[in-house]
Amino acid sequence: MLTRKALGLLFLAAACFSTIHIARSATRCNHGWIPHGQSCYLISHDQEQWNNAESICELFGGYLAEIQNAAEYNFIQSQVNTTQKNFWVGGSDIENEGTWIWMASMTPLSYAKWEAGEPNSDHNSDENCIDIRPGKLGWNDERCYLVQNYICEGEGVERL
Ligand SMILES: [Ca+2]
Ligand SMILES: [Ca+2]
Ligand SMILES: [Ca+2]
Repeated sequence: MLTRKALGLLFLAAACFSTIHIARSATRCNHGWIPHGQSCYLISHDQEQWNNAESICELFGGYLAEIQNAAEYNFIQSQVNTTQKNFWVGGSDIENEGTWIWMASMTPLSYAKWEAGEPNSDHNSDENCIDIRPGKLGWNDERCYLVQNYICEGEGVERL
């Protein structure tokens, strides 16, 4: 009787330990993708127009990065600072000037971190896509047809 109870406790302890272990393990990503929070990020080496960048991210099973909070923005800005190039992310107001949405999920910006003076709809209101530039403290609207680097976001992968 005592042995069975002890065995039960042992199982319970093992179950608790494995649950905690799984909960605490970091997001696992495909090769070449960088984990942060619940997502994985691909920092492109090539340059594309915004819409081609979105298509490429989808081919990889992801989407152009959608920034939901300060922690995610800070992570992406640090990657941009390291690379010293301009990067597209997934926000656009191309459908309705001044109404910014994350295009892959078609959701309004719940968090926004525009650089001072942005979005400025420069170039005759032709700036309809969000890019992030090295050394900046926020986002910029830029002409979507410019050929720039881009950041894809995707789900983490389960590994058994
Ligand atoms: Ca995100
Ligand atoms: Ca615009
Ligand atoms: Ca701008």
